[in-house]
Amino acid sequence: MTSSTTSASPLVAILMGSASDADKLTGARDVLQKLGIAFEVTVTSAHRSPARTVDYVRSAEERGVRVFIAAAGGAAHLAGVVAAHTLKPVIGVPVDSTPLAGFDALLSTVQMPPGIPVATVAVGDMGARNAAYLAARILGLGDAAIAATLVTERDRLEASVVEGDRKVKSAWAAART
Ligand code: RP5
Repeated sequence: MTSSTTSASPLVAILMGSASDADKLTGARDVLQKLGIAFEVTVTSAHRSPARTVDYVRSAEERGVRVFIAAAGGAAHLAGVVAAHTLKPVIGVPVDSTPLAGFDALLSTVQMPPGIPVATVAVGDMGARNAAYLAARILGLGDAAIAATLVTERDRLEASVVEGDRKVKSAWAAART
């Protein structure tokens, strides 16, 4: 099975239900790249290519993938199907690709029956980014280098808040004069 892979052995697999989802998942790609976590990406559908999806999950596990990120829109069963075929953590990203703006995908991703969990993140780009951060936190439990990268990233975020505070105070002070 073909998949686009970063150079190192992939720890994270990003699956999406359609090529039309790709532009909505670039945040997950960018965060994993920023954190230096090797990943691969695959388009496969729970409904249109069910056997391919199951084959992919098994082959990804054999290649050493430890966390799956599964994104789909509409009646979004991809993450649940992945979770049914692996014991690795599965993070579901509801994609806002339908007239219901992702609410349908949110419900069908998050409402899993007990025993087959999907860690469901927010709809759309916020969720895509947080899926990558959550994957990094899971991997960081057993990888000191990834954990250290997350500390650096958290420090960067805090610094950006402080910088935002400085800018807003400065702009509002200027508006008073
Ligand atoms: C889902 O249906 C996909 O994840 C996508 O979000 C949505 C629409 O897919 P296309 O009809 O654009 O291929 O399975």
